[in-house]
Amino acid sequence: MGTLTYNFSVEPFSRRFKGLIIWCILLYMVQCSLATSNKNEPLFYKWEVEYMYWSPDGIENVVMGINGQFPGPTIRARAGDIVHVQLINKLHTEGVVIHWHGIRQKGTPWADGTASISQCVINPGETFNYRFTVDRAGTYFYHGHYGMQRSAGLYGALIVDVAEREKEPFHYDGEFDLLLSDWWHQSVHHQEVGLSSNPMRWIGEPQALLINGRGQYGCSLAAHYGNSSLSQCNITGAEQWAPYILHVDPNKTYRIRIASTTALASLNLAIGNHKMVVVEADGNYLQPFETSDLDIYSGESYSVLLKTSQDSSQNYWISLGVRGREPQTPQALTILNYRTTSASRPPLSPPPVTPRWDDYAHSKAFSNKIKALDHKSIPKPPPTYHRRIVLLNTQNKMNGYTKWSINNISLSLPATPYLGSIRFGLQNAFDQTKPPEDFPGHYDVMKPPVNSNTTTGNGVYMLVYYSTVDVILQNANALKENVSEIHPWHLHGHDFWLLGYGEGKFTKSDEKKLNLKNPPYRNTAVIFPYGWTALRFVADNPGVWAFHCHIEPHLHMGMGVVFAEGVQHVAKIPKEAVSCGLTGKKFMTGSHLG
Ligand SMILES: [Cu+2]
Repeated sequence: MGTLTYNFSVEPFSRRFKGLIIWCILLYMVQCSLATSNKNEPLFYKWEVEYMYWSPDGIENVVMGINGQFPGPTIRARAGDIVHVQLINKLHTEGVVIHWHGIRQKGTPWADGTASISQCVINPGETFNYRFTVDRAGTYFYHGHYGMQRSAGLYGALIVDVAEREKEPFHYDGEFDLLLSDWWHQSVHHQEVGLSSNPMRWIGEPQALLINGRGQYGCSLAAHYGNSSLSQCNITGAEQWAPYILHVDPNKTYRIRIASTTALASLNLAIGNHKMVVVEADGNYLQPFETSDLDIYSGESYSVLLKTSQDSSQNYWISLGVRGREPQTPQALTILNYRTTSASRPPLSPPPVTPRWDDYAHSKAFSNKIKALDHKSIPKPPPTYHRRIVLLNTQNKMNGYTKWSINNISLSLPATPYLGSIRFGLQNAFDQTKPPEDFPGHYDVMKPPVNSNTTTGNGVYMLVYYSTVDVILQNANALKENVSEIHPWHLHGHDFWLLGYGEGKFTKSDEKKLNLKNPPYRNTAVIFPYGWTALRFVADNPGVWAFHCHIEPHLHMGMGVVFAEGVQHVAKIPKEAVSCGLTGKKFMTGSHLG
């Protein structure tokens, strides 16, 4: 009996206890799921794009702004966050899209923001929802990717901090973000008509370089040193074109994030009396190295660390100049202001001089210093490749029109975006012939093309899902003797390992020179005049991805190719991304998509 009593008295208690535990677990689970759903709540932005009057360089003009701002608002997120931008097109007479430069769009290829490739253009009055995960900390930016809307001023910064409880592999006390761009007084419509005219009317060099959307035209902040033909700028500080001043405290370390969204200019940035330590490129950590000036090409981003260890009773110039093209654009200038002195006090010495525009040895020395940091966030390159695509970059003619071509095909984008047409197997939406893997072996890259005629096309390089792809970008002489230009190539949807640069035509013997040990992991790589650049990437991101020269007029004249991989694995594409062209017609006939 005693045993029974004991059992009876214990049973209900233990049942109650079990019940209590289950309740606790349930409550904990509910709390946890609430907590995670809060954490995964997207960062929401409602943006209206419209043209507005603005004076980026002191001359009133029309810019493409977002929510009344130029440059557009900065997105600041943490690694792992979902960003949701509801984009409303308030332009009255043109479509729009926005590309999130450096964000790989894993699982959301329709949010890459490339017109004719990943989505339909957003028409006037329409709204498009960009929802994507920012999976990795780093310095990024966004910009228009339709026509020449980047040149029109459609851009802004996108900064991703490390996830909570994670740490950057370097220390800093404060930070600044510098978004660099170039600016023309002629409208992009005027520029575009020139590029597509016969004969072509070249847009010319920019009137101003802008730092965070601010530059000075027709006057100089540094005229009083006497080596400028320009007059001293008269600035109160309240102007839209007043320089963005960097206010610092002495004896601290600052992270300066620098991104270039120029339409044309390759740039060089220097800070008077200060060295910089380069630690990040395109969202990936680098083996830190010291430099007194930094080359940056369109489409690239860097972080540098700056120690404010100089005489704190002085201010210092930050100068930005043009590389790679004979500059007709004055340096952009701003001030590094030690808070211990007045920001209006001019620096003792004139601004740092930009290295000569054609000093390519200087540029190559800088590029060759860039190596990946040994860090868990950066994968090592596979030791071999499955497929090698060689892309010859040439300037050509087509019925008198000037074009840029890749293996003699100048890209002309189709009306129906590829993502939808490939996903739904539409055969008539684009050129079904395979674009060439190489160029004729006898082609002399040191001479203008013997036969300069090109054709336009929009075929796709279909990549085997999860295969390793090598790309050799081969530069050549342009149409004019002794001219070969710099082209910064940008890949969407991926980072690639930048295996190396070389001179002349790439040959089998150059393979030994490739860096498989610590190549930088990047999304943009430059090709130097008459040289080659070798890249490797893994085709592991289902979608259709642009790979193109980031110089906007060059892309506009056909300088790009299209890669596609694993498109059958792409989940349900939002209707708004495919409701145009032939995929749109499919909707109208009632067929199912997705
Ligand atoms: Cu180019």
